[in-house]
Amino acid sequence: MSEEKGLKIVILGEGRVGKTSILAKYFKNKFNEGEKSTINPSFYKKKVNHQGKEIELNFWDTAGQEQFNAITTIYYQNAVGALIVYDVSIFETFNKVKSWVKTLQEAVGKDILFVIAGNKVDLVGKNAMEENKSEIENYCNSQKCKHFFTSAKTGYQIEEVFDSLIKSVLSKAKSGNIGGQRRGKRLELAEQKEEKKKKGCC
Ligand SMILES: Nc1nc2c(ncn2[C@@H]2O[C@H](COP(=O)(O)OP(=O)(O)OP(=O)(O)O)[C@@H](O)[C@H]2O)c(=O)[nH]1
Ligand SMILES: [Mg+2]
Repeated sequence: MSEEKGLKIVILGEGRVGKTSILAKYFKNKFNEGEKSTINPSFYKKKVNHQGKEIELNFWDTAGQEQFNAITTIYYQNAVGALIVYDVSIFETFNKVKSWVKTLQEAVGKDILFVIAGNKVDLVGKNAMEENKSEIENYCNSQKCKHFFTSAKTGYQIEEVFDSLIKSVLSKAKSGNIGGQRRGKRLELAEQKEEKKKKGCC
């Protein structure tokens, strides 16, 4: 595993809900019907320009299957944000979102920011979600988090969900408000590193 730099964002959710597929769609514009379960976590890098500075974001793909949960908790550490995914065609996976949020908050702190994606919306009609709408809305309001219906297959709202996550992470990190001072410091250090690189240092 290569050394981690920059800000860490973790993608969490039950096995098979589409975490790897969402990342592959966003980063490679690819979708694989036969995507295999993730065993070894890996990350995608993205450099973003924030207020004239280049910031590196690392999006960690984790394994959702129960047997890997012990490993996964290690990967929460130092996360500044999370995308939590469930499968709209198996609504029970939404209940698991709540336990992922709890685990994440216990590991990283109550103020960890996260966005929720109800994925595979191509498999069910829009109306199919009507009966679950109020449950989703109530939960998201209580957690002050954003929710998007997505499809890694068609690309529906994939850009939007990442844009929202990145925007929130950057604005919160900048205010030094993310998981306390330590993570505010992490942003500062990431910025300093980029500055040095630009000046040809190190
Ligand atoms: N129709 C449809 N299928 C999807 C979508 N996203 C993922 N899939 C399929 O769902 C299956 C599981 O997708 P993955 O991306 O491997 O799911 P995961 O959450 O990474 O699974 P784990 O690595 O086991 O935790 C694969 O067969 C994908 O092709 C989607 O938006 N629509
Ligand atoms: Mg996976």
